[in-house]
Amino acid sequence: MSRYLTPSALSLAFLALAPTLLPASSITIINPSFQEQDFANFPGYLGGANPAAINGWTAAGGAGINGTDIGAGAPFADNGTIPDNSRVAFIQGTGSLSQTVSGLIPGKQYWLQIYANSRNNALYTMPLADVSFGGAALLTGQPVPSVGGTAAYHKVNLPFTATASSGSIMVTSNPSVPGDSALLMDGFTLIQRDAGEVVIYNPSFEASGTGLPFPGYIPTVAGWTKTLGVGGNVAINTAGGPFSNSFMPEGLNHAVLQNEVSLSQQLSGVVIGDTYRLSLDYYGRDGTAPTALITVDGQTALSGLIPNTGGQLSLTYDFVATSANPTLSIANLGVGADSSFLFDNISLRAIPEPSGSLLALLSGAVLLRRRRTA
Ligand SMILES: [Ca+2]
Ligand SMILES: [Ca+2]
Repeated sequence: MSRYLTPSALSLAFLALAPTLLPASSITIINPSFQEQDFANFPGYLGGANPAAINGWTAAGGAGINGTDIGAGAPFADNGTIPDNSRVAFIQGTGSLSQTVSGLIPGKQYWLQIYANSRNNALYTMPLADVSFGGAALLTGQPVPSVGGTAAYHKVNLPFTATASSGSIMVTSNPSVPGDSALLMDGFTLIQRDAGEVVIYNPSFEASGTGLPFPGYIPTVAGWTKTLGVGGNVAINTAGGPFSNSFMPEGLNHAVLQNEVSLSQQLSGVVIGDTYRLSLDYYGRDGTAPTALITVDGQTALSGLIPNTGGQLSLTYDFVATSANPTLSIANLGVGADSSFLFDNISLRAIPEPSGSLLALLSGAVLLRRRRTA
């Protein structure tokens, strides 16, 4: 009888095949990239001919939206490269933006990720930022210098342990000295990740939000560096999107690499000589199967033609770190006709190796079992 699957084993097997039934790691934030509304009027303040509120967010003080593709323009976002897509939120002077989210598991650790910058500090006052979740301070009085030129915004990863299933994300800005300051922010992400996991920014591609214009092409993806090749495009699709095939994302979104293009990011905090496990979900769009190349720390985790019929796949790749700051790179090599590589839900964690004494205990246990069955 013990050879048959028990009901509990059956349900476990079913759960393993049905990721949508598991609690999502990603917590949905409405309008995390501030792309949902057109602010037609310069300089992007709320009200008047512009929307009276930012979708999903509660604003206090002088808040608004700037962007490279809206009439408001970017008088506040006057330096740096917009981290995700084409628009950012700003808080001028003293003010705050907040949003209450739910679905957290008390006791679990989460990462709150934000991309921040400030209006040109050579002309305007530097802001100080406070960030809290559920009223608990995660960052207090943090000076936010302007990055300048076309530099990347500051990447901020704030780990915390959930104490309730819901809470308010709140960012507050104040001028560091009396004067006119503006804090810029974009690409909010909130995701469950255990202590000891290596920080990956925007690992589930939820920072772009939903409702992107067809087919979801996006100029910049929060946290990732795009390198374009022949015919290359990056898109973010929500489940069932134009590129999605049958791919089921973690959370709402997955990434798409159409033709020759890659997304990469440099990681930090990796211990040379330790073993790590990279994992992600992937698949090909129907039509021409993509040829993918995923490397981490210069080592090849996945290479070759990617299936696009029969269901999505998961990659698990173990490697010994040779760099404290390895690069993770995910590419579609763009071989042949129009092809798209789909992926999501990336994580990187240390794989603990049993200590010598534990190994001895384990081998002793194996010996005992062998003796009993002999
Ligand atoms: Ca944005
Ligand atoms: Ca996702």
